[in-house]
Amino acid sequence: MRHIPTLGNYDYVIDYVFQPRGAIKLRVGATGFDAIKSVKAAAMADPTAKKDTAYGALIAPYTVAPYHDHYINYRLDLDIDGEANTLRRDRIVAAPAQSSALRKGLWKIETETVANEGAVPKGHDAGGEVLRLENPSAMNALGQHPSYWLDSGHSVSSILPADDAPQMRAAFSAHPLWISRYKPDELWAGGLYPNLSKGGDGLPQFTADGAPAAGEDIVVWYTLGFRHLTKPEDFPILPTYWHEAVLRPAFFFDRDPSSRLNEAFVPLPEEQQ
Ligand SMILES: [Cu+2]
Repeated sequence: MRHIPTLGNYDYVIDYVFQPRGAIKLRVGATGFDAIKSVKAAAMADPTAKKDTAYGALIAPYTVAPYHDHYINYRLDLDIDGEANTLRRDRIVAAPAQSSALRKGLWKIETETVANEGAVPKGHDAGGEVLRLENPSAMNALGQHPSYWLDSGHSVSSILPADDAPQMRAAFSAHPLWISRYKPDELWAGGLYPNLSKGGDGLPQFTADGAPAAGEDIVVWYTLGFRHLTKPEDFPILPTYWHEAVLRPAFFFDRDPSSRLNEAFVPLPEEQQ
C-alpha cells in the first residue's frame, strides 16, 4: 500500500508491505529537492568555502545544502490477539559459560517490561535489544505469548537541546519510541498544531502522568529517523533514499504461515488426529 505526500521540498514515498509470512514492512523513500542556500564559494578551494560549508555541503557551485534530520512518526495501535498488550524489551546480554564448558562465554536474553507511559530510552547494551509487543494472556500452540517484534533498523534521534524552538515543537523526536494508553483523540506525536506550539504538545503531554501501561490497550509511537548528510549526488533531484522498519511476528503463529512445506515436518494438531 503506497502513498506519496509532497511535504515542503520533499516527496515521501510511504509504503506498507504486507508479507505472506505475516511481517509488515514500513518503508519510507525520501526524494525531491534538498533545501539549499546560496554561498560565495563555487568550489572547496575558494576562500569562503570553509565557512560556507560549516553546517552543510557544497552540492553545486554557489549552492550549499544544510545538514538536517528527517523524523517520520508511526502511531502503532496494535492489538495482538486483543487490546491488552505489553511492551517487552528483550535485552541481549553476555553471560559466562559454565566452567566445565569449552566455551568461555555465551549470550542470553533478559526481558524487561515497559511498565508506564512515556519515552522508552534507547538500549545501551552492546548486544542490543529486541522490542516486542506481546499479549501476555494469550498463547500459541507451543504455549508462548503471541508477539510482534519491532525491528527498527535505521533510527536516529534528535540531538538538539530540549529548549531549542524546533525541538520543543517536536519533542517526540528526542526518543525513538514512546508508549501511551490508547485515547481516540491522541493522534499526532507533535500535537494538533506543531507550528503554533509553545512546546510540550503531543507525546510529552499524552504521557505526562506516566500511567501504568503493562497489560493495557497501549499505543507504541515509533519514530523512524535518519540524518541527511548532503552531497553533490543529491543534486538536482535527490535519488530516493530508503529506510525501513519491520513488524515481524514472533510466537504469533505456530510455524511459518507462508510455507506449505512445513506441514510435512510440523503437522498441525488436528492433522495428527
Ligand atoms: Cu533530507
